Amino acid sequence: MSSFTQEKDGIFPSVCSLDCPDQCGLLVHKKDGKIVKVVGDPNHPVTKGNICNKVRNMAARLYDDKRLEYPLKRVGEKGEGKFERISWEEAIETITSRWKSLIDLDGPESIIPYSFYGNMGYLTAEGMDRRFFHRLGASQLDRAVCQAAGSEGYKYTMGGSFGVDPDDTVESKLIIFWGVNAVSTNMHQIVLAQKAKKAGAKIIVIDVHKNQTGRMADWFIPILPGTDSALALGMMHILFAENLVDEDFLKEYTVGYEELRQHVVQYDPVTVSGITGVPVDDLYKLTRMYGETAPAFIRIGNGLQHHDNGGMTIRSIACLPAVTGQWLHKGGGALKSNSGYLAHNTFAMQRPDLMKNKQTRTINMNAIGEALLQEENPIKSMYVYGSNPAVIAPSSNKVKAGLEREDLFLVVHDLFLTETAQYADIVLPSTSSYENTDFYGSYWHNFFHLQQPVIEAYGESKSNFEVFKLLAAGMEYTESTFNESEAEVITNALNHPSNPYIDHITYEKLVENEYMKANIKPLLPGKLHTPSGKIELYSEKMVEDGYPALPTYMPIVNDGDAQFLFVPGPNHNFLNSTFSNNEKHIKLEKQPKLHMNQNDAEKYGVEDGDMVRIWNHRGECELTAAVGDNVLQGVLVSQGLWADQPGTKQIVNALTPDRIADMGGGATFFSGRVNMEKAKALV
Ligand SMILES: Nc1nc2c(c(=O)[nH]1)N[C@H]1C(S)=C(S)[C@@H](COP(=O)(O)OP(=O)(O)OC[C@H]3O[C@@H](n4cnc5c(=O)[nH]c(N)nc54)[C@H](O)[C@@H]3O)O[C@H]1N2
Ligand SMILES: Nc1nc2c(c(=O)[nH]1)N[C@H]1C(S)=C(S)[C@@H](COP(=O)(O)OP(=O)(O)OC[C@H]3O[C@@H](n4cnc5c(=O)[nH]c(N)nc54)[C@H](O)[C@@H]3O)O[C@H]1N2
Ligand code: SF4
Ligand SMILES: [Mo]
Repeated sequence: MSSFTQEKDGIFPSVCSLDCPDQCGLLVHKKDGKIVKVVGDPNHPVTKGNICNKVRNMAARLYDDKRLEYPLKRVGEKGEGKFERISWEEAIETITSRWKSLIDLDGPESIIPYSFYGNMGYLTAEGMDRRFFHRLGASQLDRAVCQAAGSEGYKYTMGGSFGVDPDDTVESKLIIFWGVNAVSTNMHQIVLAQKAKKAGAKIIVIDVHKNQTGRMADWFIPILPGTDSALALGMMHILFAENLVDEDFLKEYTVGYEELRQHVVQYDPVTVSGITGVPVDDLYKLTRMYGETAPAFIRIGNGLQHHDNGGMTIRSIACLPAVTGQWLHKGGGALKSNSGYLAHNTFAMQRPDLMKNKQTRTINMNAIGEALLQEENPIKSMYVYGSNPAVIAPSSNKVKAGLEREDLFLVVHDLFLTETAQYADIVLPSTSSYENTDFYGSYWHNFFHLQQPVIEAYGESKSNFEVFKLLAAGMEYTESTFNESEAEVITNALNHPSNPYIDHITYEKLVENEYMKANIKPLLPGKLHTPSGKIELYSEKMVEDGYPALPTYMPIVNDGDAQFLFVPGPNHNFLNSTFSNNEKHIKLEKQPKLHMNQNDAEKYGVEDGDMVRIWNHRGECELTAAVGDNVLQGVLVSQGLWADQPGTKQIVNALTPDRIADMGGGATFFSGRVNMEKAKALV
């Protein structure tokens, strides 16, 4: 237990636990044992005291009346939301006795965890939980909802999640925000870009929606959804044709540039313009700016890989800085994710060796609805933590039908009675990150952070780490691994001989320093983790894996003949569905809007502010029309993973496809189509 919890008043260091690349250093203000204010830590080397509104309003969430205080068991129908208080002993006993009989009758594969990064702490999100489910032999979950396709695509080109150090991007002279809504989702990259701009840099945003990020750009380039790979290839066509490539770099550091040179001939400006909706003149202008400016930096977003072709899209864009030799310029190159620099010993932490049935099945979380409805070898119990699948998973009507199954024993561990928890048989209250010991690693700025508990656990709530220890005891697992302390697990996780970037970081040093940066060096010159050790413009590995060897535009899958492509992304004031149940955050966001082009609105008799209904064969939704010129014709964009309030239909995932993307088992949230009409007035 940290000494911070014993002090009733004061200011204590902390780190933001949310699934956000910035991972801000925080200062938590306490009065009478409670958090009264959360602010940025001005001494933090990257985030420098600036934090977002979401977390500035965190205290309201932590002490929200709706926060869960004790375990509950269901007394009403599934989904009715009627629960009764029970003790932790009864909760653990109910869960473990049910699981023991399921293991006897149906085998351990009938049980599945479902989790994501509601709290990014490694102990919370991938520590004792992984050990427990490995030991149990549960079905494995492929956690592919977020960055999977793009990470795989980037890896084929660059060998892993390694990119530019964001600190260096202040030196960039051209910054392209490509499919990333950074004003909302990576605000400190914007701060750095503004600095670069003061020193003369130009900022370009390529997006399907002229949102906050597009509005701050020097040049906003609208593009049709799912066509970015064609744009990147069209740029390469012009770069080679106009000799804006760096021949020396290509020879020294890449594989397959001659093949690429031939291959991109087919992606001529007229063809590419026809695919992407980017005018030919703009294509030339963009490419010449990119080819003639160094250092040029591309911040590659997650939005653009939530498509059927997401992996190949990122693979293609990742070739651009190689073609122009940007990696040798400080502040030049690209950044999709930097998580490779903070790779730690996941084997020691997650202990996959505890798994006895190595052949246990794996279920992709993007198809959880389908999996819950499958009759053969059915899932009989699901344990949800750090995630809210009823709202965030694609094709949510299927998910809902699965959660409603009478014979599904559902346990949900959360801070709130989420939409998912409404269907639970047992609900367990979770601590917030401010109540735990944990360690964090940013996938953007390359720092590890240590969180020590700042306040006592709220009510009877417990951390994931503690609950999985209780469950292990309840299952009578005797391995010493289930007795390890937080400090022991962190110590072993940081001992990772194959990652030289973190050699100098230990648990003790983190206690002393709060945060420490990986010892990163420029990627090149150096050997990459690709099979050749070079940047692979041509990839044999891709051929082995069943893909074209060269970056190739592949259109998104035909999703039926509804009129509009539908892109339902995240919003500014929520973090996925987190905060969608907190009054302050809802007030800031007002209501869920549907952005559409003026011409489409006219065609469908819709005016700004009207309620519109959108639907397809998967479901329907009602949102408020925002009419303007910030999306292209034929495209509808919504923002935010809103939960339903009584009388609303605003769960956008009711409409999204649960198809799996081209790589990494990724999600395809943004490759669906919908119809639109003005909603009928309520009578
Ligand atoms: N405020 C806030 N911050 C967040 C989150 C949040 O919910 N709210 N979520 C966090 C999480 S988990 C993640 S993964 C990241 C996600 O953050 P980002 O990486 O920014 O990804 P998205 O916001 O999903 O999409 C980014 C942009 O891509 C655009 N886009 C969609 N399809 C296409 C396309 O085909 N081409 C192009 N060029 N653009 C396209 C969208 O319009 C959007 O503006 O943000 C994290 N930070
Ligand atoms: N339509 C559409 N759908 C999307 C996306 C999109 O852009 N559009 N984005 C996708 C992406 S990128 C992501 S990452 C996913 C995110 O989906 P989720 O990971 O499900 O994210 P959240 O909705 O934030 O839910 C996290 C939950 O964890 C809980 N929680 C927080 N801390 C703890 C803890 O310590 N212990 C436990 N047990 N619970 C805790 C929170 O209260 C919250 O209910 O959504 C995906 N869904
Ligand atoms: S959500 Fe992101 S920007 Fe906001 S405080 Fe957390 S890490 Fe910082
Ligand atoms: Mo995500």
